[in-house]
Amino acid sequence: MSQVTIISTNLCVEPYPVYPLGMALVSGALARAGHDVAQFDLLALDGNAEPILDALQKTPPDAVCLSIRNMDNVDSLATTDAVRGLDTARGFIQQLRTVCSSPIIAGGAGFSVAPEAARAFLQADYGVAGEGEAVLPELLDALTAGNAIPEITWAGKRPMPMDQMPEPLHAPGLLQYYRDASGILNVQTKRGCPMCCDYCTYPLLEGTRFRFRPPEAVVDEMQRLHQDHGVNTVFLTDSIFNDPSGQFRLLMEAMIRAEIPMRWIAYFTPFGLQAEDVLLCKRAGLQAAELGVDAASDATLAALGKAFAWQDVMRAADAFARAEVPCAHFIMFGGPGENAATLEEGLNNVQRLPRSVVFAFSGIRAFPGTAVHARGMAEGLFPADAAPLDSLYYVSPQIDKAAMEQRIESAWAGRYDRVFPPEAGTRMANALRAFGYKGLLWDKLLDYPDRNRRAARRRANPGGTS
Ligand code: B12
Repeated sequence: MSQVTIISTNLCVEPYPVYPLGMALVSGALARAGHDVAQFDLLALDGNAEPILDALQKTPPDAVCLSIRNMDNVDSLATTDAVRGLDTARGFIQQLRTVCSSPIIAGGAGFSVAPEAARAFLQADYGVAGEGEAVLPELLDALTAGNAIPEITWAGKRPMPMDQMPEPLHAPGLLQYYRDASGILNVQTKRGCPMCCDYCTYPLLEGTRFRFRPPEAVVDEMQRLHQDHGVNTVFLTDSIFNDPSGQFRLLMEAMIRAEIPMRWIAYFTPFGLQAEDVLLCKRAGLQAAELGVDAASDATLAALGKAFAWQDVMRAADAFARAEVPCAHFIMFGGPGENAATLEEGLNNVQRLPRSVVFAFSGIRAFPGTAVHARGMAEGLFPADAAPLDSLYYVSPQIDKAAMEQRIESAWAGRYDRVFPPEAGTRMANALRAFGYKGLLWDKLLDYPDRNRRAARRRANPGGTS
C-alpha cells in the first residue's frame, strides 16, 4: 500500500467552478486498490498552496499526483492568464520540489493533449496520457517495487471497460465547496466519441468508440450524490450525451424508473436528435442542453467534418424550444472555409434560432494531433517550428479576424442571449452572481425575451421606432 497525495491544480472558474471529477475517479481507483489517498484542490484553497506544501513537508507521501484539467480556455481573445493550466501546475511543482522529494506523476485532460511536451514543461517525473484509473495503481505498485516506469504511460492502449469504473471518491469538503460555489456536480455516463470533428480532442482523450456505463451504476451514483450529499443538479460530462446508437434512452428509462429527484444538463448533438428524445430526457430531469454546433453555415459545418447540416440544428433547437428546455449553442466563427459570405449566412442562420443562447468564439483552438492543427500547418498559418504547447488558433485565410469580430459584435449588440466576445459571458455571469444567482447562469439570459426581441428588431429596421 502506498501513501498518495493527489492535487487538482485547476484555477479556472469559467463558466463556473467545476468539481475535479477526474481526481475523484482516480482517487476512487487508488482507494479500491488499497492505497491511502489524500486529496487537495488548489481552487478550493483560493489558489493558496501553503496548506498543501505544509502537509507534504510534514508527511512526504510515496507519490504526489497532479490532476490538470485545462491547458487554456480555448478563447483566442482571452486577456487573463489565470486560465493557463500548465503554467499554474508548473509553478506549483517548483514550490513542491523545495519541500518534498516524492516522485511527481501528472495527468488529466490538460496534460494528455500533448503529454510529452507537458511533462517536460512541468518538470514532472512521470505522466499518464488519458484515463488514470487502471494505470495509476499499477504505476504506484511498480514504483514501490523499485521497477522502472516510462516517463509517459499511454492509457488509451488498454481502455478500461466501463463496468469496471470505480466509484468517484468525493472529498466531503470539496463537495461542499462546489455545492456552494456553483451548485452543480458532475457524473460521467460513458466515454469515447466516434464523431471525429476536425478540431476536437475528445477522441484523443477518450478513444473513438463509445464505452457505456451500465445505467444502474449511473443511477446509483446520482442517488448517492443526492441522498448523501444533498446534490440536486449534475452535469453529465459525456462528450455527446445523445449517442446516435440511442443507448442514452436506456439510461433515461432507468432514471425515470428510479424517480431521481435531480435535474441534469448535458452536451447534445443535433445529429439524429428526435423531438421525442428531448421529451424523454425532460421526463428524466433534463434541465438544459448545450449543443456543440461549432459552425453556423452548411459550408463551414462540412469543412469541420460535422455530421449534420444547419437544418438539423434548427430542428434540434425547435425540439428543445417546444419542450421548454433552455438550449445553448456554441459556435466558433473563422474556422475552415469561413469567408465574408459564410459569416453573413451564419449570422442570419443564428438569427433564426428559436429561444436559445448562442456563445461565439473567434477562431478555433488548434490542439496538436487534430485535423485543424494539421490544416493550419499545411496552409502555413502556424510557424513551421510551432511547439505542441503553443496556443495556436486556426483562422480561415479567407477572412479578416478583426473585421469578423466587429461584425459579430455589431450583429448581436444589445442582446443578452447572444454572447460575444467570450469574456462578455464572464462579465454577465459575474453580474448575475452578484445578484445571488448560481448554477448554469446562461439559462437566465433567456429571461429577457422582450429586450432580446427589441434589439433584433432595431437591427432589422435601424431607422424604425420600435
Ligand atoms: C464536460 C466538460 C465541460 C463541462 C463541465 C461541466 C461539469 N460541471 O463538470 C463545462 C461545459 C462546464 C466545461 C467547461 C470548460 N471546459 Co470542458 N470539458 C468537458 C469534457 C467534455 C469532459 C470533462 C470531464 O469531466 N470528463 C470526465 C472526467 C472523469 O475526465 P478527466 O477529468 O479528463 O479525468 C480523467 C483523465 O484525464 C485522467 N486523470 C485526471 N486527473 C488525473 C491525474 C493523474 C495523476 C492521472 C494519472 C490521471 C488523471 O483520469 C481521469 C479518469 O479517467 C472535456 C472533454 C473530454 N472529453 O475530456 C472538456 C475539456 C476538459 N474542457 C476543456 C476546456 C478548455 C473547458 C473550458 C476552459 C472552456 C471554456 N472556455 O469555458 C471550461 C473550463 C471549466 C473549468 N471551470 O475548469 C478542454 C480542456 C483541455 C485543454 N485541452 O485545454 C477539454 C479537454 C475539451 C477540449 N476543448 O479539448 N467543460
